[in-house]
Amino acid sequence: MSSKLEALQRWVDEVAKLTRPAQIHWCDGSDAEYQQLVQHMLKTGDLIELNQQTHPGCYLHRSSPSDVARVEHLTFVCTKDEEDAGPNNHWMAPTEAHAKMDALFEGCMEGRTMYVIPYCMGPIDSPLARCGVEITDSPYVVANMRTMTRMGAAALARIEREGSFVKGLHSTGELDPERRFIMHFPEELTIKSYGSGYGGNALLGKKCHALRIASYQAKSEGWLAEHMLIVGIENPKGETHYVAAAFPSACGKTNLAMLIPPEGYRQDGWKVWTVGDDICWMRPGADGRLYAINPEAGYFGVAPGTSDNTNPNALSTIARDTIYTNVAITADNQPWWEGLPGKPVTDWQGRPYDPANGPAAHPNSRFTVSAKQCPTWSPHAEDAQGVPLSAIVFGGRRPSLIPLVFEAKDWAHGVLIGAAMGSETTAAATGAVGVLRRDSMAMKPFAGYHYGDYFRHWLSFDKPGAKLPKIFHVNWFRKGEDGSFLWPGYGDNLRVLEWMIDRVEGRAPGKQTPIGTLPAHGELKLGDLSLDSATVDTLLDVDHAGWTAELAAIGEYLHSFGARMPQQLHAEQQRVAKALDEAAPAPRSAVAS
Ligand code: SAT
Ligand code: MN
Repeated sequence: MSSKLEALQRWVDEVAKLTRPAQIHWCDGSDAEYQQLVQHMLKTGDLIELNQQTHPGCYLHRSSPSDVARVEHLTFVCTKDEEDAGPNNHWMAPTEAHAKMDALFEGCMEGRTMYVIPYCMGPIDSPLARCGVEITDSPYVVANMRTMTRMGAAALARIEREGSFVKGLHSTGELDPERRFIMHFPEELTIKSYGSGYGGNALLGKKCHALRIASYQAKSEGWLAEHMLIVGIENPKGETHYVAAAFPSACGKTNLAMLIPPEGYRQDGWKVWTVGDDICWMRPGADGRLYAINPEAGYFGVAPGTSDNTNPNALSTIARDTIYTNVAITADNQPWWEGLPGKPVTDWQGRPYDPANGPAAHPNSRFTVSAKQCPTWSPHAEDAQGVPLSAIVFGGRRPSLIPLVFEAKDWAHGVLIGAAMGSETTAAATGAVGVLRRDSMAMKPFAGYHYGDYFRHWLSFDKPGAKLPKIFHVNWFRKGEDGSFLWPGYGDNLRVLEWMIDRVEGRAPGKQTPIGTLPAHGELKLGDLSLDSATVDTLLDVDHAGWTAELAAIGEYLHSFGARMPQQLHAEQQRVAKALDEAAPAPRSAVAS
């Protein structure tokens, strides 16, 4: 096969000349092609068949033990001007980066098949969707891209019609961490990734295209590419509000996107609809509202912790036609991870399970599955124009200080709240786990340009005629003195979402505080939750001294981005700091006198 689009054909020829594959396969995305790939990988050992009685169409992939997560320290944004990449990215000059990568790619596909994968991010007929082509020598990547994107003939037709596409070149190389780089050239709409076969490093449609390159494109085209789930909340009257929520990797986006309402809510007729679990592209519509699409077609979700208690929807989604990566297996060859009943016999590296070696499933082990298999898959998930957003939510893992929920005063305040987001690190990226770091809008690893310019772009959406969503911040991860979580989370998070919708609808007056609006007493419907009032008070408390210190830290953080940080955001930080100052409790001595 070949393409009638000259730019595409020329690029494929150039890559073949450089990488010297034994053959070239243009992916058509058909079932037959997928089955052939699976059979091939079963032979090579890239896939291992799981119990087909309990898990039809399910396979296990074991990645190299040193290749189990994204590698932020080896990920670069290569803009001509270093300033454009910003202090939030590692930077390399494009000529140097191309030379380095092309040297690695030289002859790397000898004896192997080079796959050409045309794909579309977003519903194939959506004006918000964007296309790309990934060239890879990994059949595992092809199989995953087929599930995660609209891949094959229809995407190629759109690319040939439009004439433009993002170029992604990938090789697993030797899987040597010393010869591993993920390079982005936003000005050339190009990605080069070498030396890793894992998730976000190798499935180039996902973080590389749909976030890093897309965020850069979105800046000049007037839209936003964000690390957000999209969920529809239907109330008993049948009205659906759509909410987009940003959390860092492995902080429960998939769980929130597939939330099951608490018993009482279910009886009353509440329903939750899943539109997306990781990435959200949004753009103002003619009516001034923000419309969102999920550019992905599947979930690449974290397996550990997924259970009948935490996310029964996910569990039924992945009961068939799923690729598991780095999970453990049971005696009867079923996939297993921490949080599931039963017990593992073989760990994620294929060794007999021994607790002395750590968890049986890798903490960042994953499932890849078609979004359509989710029982709560939204009937509007494929709407070409997207779904209108009522609310945007920011959140992170914050064991202390940050209340369960608060609402921004307005859009600019919301942008400050998003910019100030912090979270404890997780196993989704290589490095220490459980360390607090600022992760503005959960985009620290994914914003393809300078954070100062990025916040300016966010602020620019607030213009006459705009009917923007309300912005909230949540913290499901607040801990008590004994280290246990104060809020039950999961399905009960709907109680918090309901309060947000009440705010959107003007039904909850809320309580004004210097940091934003919190639920007034009784506004959060806690129903039969057995939370004592002291816990509720802690969850909704604004600790004055703590927040004063937090605002100072946020101020310093904003300054660390230098002159490109918009003045409006500094002004917002100062406004909140001043409001805190004015609301300061009187010093003890003053009270006494
Ligand atoms: O980057 S991945 O796509 O592997 C998963 C994540 O970190 O969200
Ligand atoms: Mn993610």
